[in-house]
Amino acid sequence: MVSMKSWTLPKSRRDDPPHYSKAQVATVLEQVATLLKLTDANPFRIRAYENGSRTIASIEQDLWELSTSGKMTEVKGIGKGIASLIGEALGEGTWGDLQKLYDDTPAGMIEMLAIPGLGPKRIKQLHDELGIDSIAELSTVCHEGGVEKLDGFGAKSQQKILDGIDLLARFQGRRRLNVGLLYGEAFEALVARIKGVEHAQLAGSARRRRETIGDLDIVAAVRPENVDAVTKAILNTPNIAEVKGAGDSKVSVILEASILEQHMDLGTLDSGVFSAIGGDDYSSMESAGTIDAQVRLVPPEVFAFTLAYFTGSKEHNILLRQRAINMGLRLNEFGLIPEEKAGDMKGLEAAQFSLPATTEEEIYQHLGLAWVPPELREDMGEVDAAETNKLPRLVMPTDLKGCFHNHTTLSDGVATLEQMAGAAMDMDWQFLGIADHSQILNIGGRQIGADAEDMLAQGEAIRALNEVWADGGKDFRLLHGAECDILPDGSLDYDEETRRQLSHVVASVHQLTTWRSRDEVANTEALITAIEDPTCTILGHPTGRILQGRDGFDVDLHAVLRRMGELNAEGELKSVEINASPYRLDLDWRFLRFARDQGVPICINPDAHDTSGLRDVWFGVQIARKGWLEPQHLLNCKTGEEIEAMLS
Ligand code: DGT
Ligand code: CA
Ligand code: ZN
Repeated sequence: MVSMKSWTLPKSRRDDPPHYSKAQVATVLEQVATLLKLTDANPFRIRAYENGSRTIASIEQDLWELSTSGKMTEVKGIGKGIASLIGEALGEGTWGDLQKLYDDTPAGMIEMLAIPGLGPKRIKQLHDELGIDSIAELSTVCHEGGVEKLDGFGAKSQQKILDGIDLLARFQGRRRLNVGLLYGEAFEALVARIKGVEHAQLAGSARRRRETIGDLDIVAAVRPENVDAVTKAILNTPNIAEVKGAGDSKVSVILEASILEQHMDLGTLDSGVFSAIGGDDYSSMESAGTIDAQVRLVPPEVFAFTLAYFTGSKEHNILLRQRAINMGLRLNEFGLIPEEKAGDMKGLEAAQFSLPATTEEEIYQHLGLAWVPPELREDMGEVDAAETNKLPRLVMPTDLKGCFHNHTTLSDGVATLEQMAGAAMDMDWQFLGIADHSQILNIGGRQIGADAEDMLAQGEAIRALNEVWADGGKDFRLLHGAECDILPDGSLDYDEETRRQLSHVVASVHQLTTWRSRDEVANTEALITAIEDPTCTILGHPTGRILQGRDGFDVDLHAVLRRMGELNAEGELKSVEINASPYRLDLDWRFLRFARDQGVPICINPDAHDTSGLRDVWFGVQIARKGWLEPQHLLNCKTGEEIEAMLS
């Protein structure tokens, strides 16, 4: 059902030690911890592997040096057993008796790890008590009502499992953009380093920056005489879970997490995101996933055509091909070929008559078009715009001067005001909006949001910091906002008096259960009530969707954006957020041009919960580009002084 292979231990392809990278070792230790949870569940052994994995992933020293000098056991978090395992792996390339653990764990149990919200402990219980060892069986037993009777389960968790299976089936092996790009860039670099590869580039949906990636498409320029050797080298890559096929010009494989140069570290997650994607188990879930990848090996003179073809989208390609036909040309992955010359010839043979192009620009030029940035190649009017020179000047990460929605230790963030400000200054920003959660937000009964009093005290602290920077001539300021919950009736959390003292209010829905059980009309009305509140400045993550976690609530976004447009026309500031967390990317890019055309200013917000989370704005910029946005459509591209004036 899902292309999720059983895990394998990496095989070394080096002749000399060290046989593995740090990331590979960390991944194996993490997998072992999860396998132990599925099969044996001795908490001490599990803890040892978990700690080992975390330690290795974050360690700065060279692993091989530590191991050969015998200092491995001095590192906190690494016990004797694991130190000796690492020594053997790095030195000999073998993994002790771990192979047995890998062989003995039913593949179906590993597949089940990918179900959102279902962790190894519960999978073990389902296996031990009901004999379930595949997703299909689990689905059947849930439908028969067999799971709700288990200890610690109930009707609710049974339904949640069914929802999770449903989500998984719908996303069928797709990975979020951040994870897809990690794999894609690692594999691209690996292919590019192979002798005989002149250059390699990631194409497909990853290059177009779709919010989720199905499979990776890599195009490599290789001279015909080198194709065999290059194919062999790709197939010898460690951490390929499976080879699906290898022909003259195409290699298809399934990649595992251990191909990543860096251990997969997802940072501090928003509490809502965290529970939607599987809580404490999310990290084993993520590294249990695999991704399919294809490499196309083509002669260097054909490379640009193959790159353009496999960048897609299919719909964009069809438009280009039609345009070529109208010009008497045949466009395919091998070239742009005059029909009268190609005649009955096909493929590379016909391509010898192709118009020359070493870059995509030249291909578009032959077709009478300006080069279309990959993000726009979705058949959304880009070909017409390229013909009439009306393509947008897309926003770039360096155009941003700040953002509006981030958290600190006052709610569920882990960094202080000073730390967040420091990280923003390191990015050369002029402003940073703090918007901690409002009082009503709680997770499982524990209050996450700040009481009004604490929220206002944060404002005092921010004013004091801003004065110091202003006195020192530093062009930087924190903006004191709050992320106020939108209550089911559309009213905002905190009393109005409190909200009036904030520089901006990010109004967001968090009580998803209520909103998702209502119809579109009720939700739309409530959102409009919320944005009409005079203190509301920004509509945060407008649908509440968590990519591969849960759907958003039903809402008529066109109606909400239209109303926001009217309010802006009346002189109020009502902005809609692109939540840049790769788990959200909400507002969806498909709505951005509509928002822009209604005159609604848009803002990209990382919704950071730690300092490194600020870098998530990059994903928001990719999505803004996909939505045709230029710097002038984004509040982030105003100067600090302009923003200060707009919000006061
Ligand atoms: P994905 O993998 O589902 O995230 O999405 P893509 O866009 O990467 O799609 P994929 O991997 O099936 O194919 C890569 C590109 O190859 C696609 O964007 C356009 C091109 N392509 C694939 N099949 C066709 C086709 O039947 N006709 C045309 N014109 N292009 C195709
Ligand atoms: Ca693809
Ligand atoms: Zn937030």
